Amino acid sequence: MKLSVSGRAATAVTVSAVMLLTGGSIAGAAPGSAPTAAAAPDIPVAGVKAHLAQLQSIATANNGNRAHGSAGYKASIDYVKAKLDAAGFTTAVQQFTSSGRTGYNLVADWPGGDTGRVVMVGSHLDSVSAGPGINDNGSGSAAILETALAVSRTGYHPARHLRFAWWGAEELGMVGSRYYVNNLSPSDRSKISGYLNFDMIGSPNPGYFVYDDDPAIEKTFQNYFTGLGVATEPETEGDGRSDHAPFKNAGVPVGGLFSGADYIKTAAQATKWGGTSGQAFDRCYHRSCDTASNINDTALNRNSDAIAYAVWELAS
Ligand code: DTR
Ligand code: ZN
Ligand code: ZN
Repeated sequence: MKLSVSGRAATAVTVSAVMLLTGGSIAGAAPGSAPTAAAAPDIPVAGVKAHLAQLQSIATANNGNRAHGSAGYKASIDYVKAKLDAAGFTTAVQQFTSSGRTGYNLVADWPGGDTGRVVMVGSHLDSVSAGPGINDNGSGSAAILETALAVSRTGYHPARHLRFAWWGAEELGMVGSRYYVNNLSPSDRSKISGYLNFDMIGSPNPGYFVYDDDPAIEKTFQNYFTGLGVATEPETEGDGRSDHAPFKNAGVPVGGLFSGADYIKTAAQATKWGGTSGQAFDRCYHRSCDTASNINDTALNRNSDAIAYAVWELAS
């Protein structure tokens, strides 16, 4: 595992160890608890879309994709890292090899908070080779980037330590996130009190799915959408199908949001959420048309604000 570390706050920094969790769900956020954290800021969807425009430009300038091992993926890492370094995060690039090509994870720690209780937020940054991967998964990557920048902008210093991550080679089978988890000692994994995953949160024909893994994390997201008057459904399609899986397998409480991929929206779902029944949530899933126009702004906005709500709530 080769690390390079930089960032204004960085002096001699190592990717801090996390230890195997001994407890159940994330402490301090019992199911049904009323919001107690300082109010999360609104995440400007224009800021999220500006990151998507950059990722689109990167893909366009690099053979139309940002896939593992490509120049487009490395340029995506460099873009996100530069934003975080400028905002005061301590960043580390973790290298790994998969299918004979070099992959990169970007891990960004927000200085402060109890490093014995880490709240992690992650999204995969790679696309498939067929296209730019703006919904899958520029949407999650851009939303957590803008949330991290909001932490810096507002000078938020929660009780728990905040760590953000952008994973490589998810499309090859969660390779980057598995590499990260496997390279932490058991005593290190336990310090992660929860891992929040965001993979496809701006689908053009959106659904509002909440991962039904850890009950406290699930309830936190449900509380947010209840406050919006938006119904949600449990995310059952994705068990094991994104970067939360290695964390869950290691005993870390996980949760997340999903707006749908190639499954078909039912008539009942269209009545509940709008959009088009009988059509996939994202008709451009893993296709070249997954471009910057393949995004529903309302879903992206709502999910970005839900991420901030959960970060403020669970890290307090
Ligand atoms: N595996 C993701 C897309 C995906 C499909 N179903 C789910 C459910 C939950 C999260 C993600 C997904 C990918 O292709 O990147
Ligand atoms: Zn994908
Ligand atoms: Zn994905």
